Amino acid sequence: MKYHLAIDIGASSGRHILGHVEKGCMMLEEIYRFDNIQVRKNGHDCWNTEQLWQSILEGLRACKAVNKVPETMGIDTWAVDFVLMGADGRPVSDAVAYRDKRTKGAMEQAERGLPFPELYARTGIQKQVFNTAYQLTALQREHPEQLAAASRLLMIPEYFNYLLTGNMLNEYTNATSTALVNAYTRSWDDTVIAALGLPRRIFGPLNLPGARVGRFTGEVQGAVGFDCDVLLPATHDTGSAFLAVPARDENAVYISSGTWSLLGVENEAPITGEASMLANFTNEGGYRYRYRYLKNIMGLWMIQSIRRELNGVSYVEDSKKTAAAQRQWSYAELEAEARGCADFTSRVDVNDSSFLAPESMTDAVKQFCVQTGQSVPQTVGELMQCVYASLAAGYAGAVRELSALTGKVYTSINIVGGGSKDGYLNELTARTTGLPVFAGPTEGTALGNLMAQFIAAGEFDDLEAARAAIRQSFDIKEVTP
Ligand code: LRH
Repeated sequence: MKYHLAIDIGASSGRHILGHVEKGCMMLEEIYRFDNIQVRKNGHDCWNTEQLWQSILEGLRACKAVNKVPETMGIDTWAVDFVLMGADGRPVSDAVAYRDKRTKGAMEQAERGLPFPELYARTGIQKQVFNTAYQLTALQREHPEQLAAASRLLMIPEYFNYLLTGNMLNEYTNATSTALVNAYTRSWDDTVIAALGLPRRIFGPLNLPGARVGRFTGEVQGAVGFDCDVLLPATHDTGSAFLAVPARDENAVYISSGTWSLLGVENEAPITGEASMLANFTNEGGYRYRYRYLKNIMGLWMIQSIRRELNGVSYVEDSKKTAAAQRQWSYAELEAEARGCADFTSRVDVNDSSFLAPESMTDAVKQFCVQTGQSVPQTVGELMQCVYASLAAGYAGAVRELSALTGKVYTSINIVGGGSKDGYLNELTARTTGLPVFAGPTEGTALGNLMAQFIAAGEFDDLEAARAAIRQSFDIKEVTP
């Protein structure tokens, strides 16, 4: 049996998923799962890269322990975040997390170098305060010495690939999330980079998914007990997730549902006109140069945050500690509470910036209701109902915008990712959009990562063949409006 391994790391947890192909069906097996908890470092919320690296190694050892050593492996993570590397191959920056507040004022600063309409016309990337372009602008203000000392910029998956193999490779799909890649030439945009005053030398050649990074270093082989080919999947998790959507036809809207809900379609060409810019739709680079035309919607982050607050835990270690909670809420219990308050009518705009990284999500939701003259949720059920229904309303609004921007009528919604397990959200989505929802596969991102490896290994001839196999391999639930 030939195994391939996806290491899929999201903002709150990571997993090692082994995959193989048997009689044309794709089979997945979760080998290892770990938490992703940020740390406070040098005044910023940072990814704990050391802890993540140890978890990556631990999961590799777990493959060896069950005697299922993969022939190839690939890593995908959330986008936009990076580590700057010095000429000696060591990091010269922390891996600051994208919700950290360092980017305050960075958009305005970047705007002085390059007005947003020009940036959008060139890159097609939405305006989000956490885009790499703005993080680098913020870094330049706070730590110009780090940029001066940097010889390369590695996105998070590329940093781990470097630790695994000793090779530094930049990958195209994740690079587009920096807002520094030209949507038409599909390579780094020198004009944008110069206008923002960034050093061109830190951006290496762009490699496509399927490319080989290298084999494990001797040290890694010693630590995990085997050697393996490291490949590039679409290293941006959303790029991998969209690969794994079992769409029936060209009229399906995709949602990759996790910490974020990424709602959109795949296009052959970028859309960078004014209407698209004003609606803040993005054109992220996809597998085989397709464009993911989508909108970021706040997503399960809101539900995860409220649950953490109720349970008295934080997503950043050793900070913002709340008092020990009376009880621990499960997602299923929160969903049941929401269902019990189905007639609660207050709604929030889930894309309001107050929900990006609030001290308390619960307070932010209540505050929004106060400011908009709506009844303020008093119970857990009312709070959850408000968030659930607001998310579904956000989806419906985005589908309407998408239709207007592409001139197409959409007839179904495919949801992949962990959030596709949320039955109540699926029901509300079907009801609010009036469209049938097809939910699954839940491991969409890891599957997309594996599909790039399966194709590179010749298990499937091409993407069409791999996609055709998804529906016969996984259970897809249909929810009618
Ligand atoms: C989802 C995701 C999304 C980005 C955000 C930073 O995990 O990669 O596509 O916009 O994280």
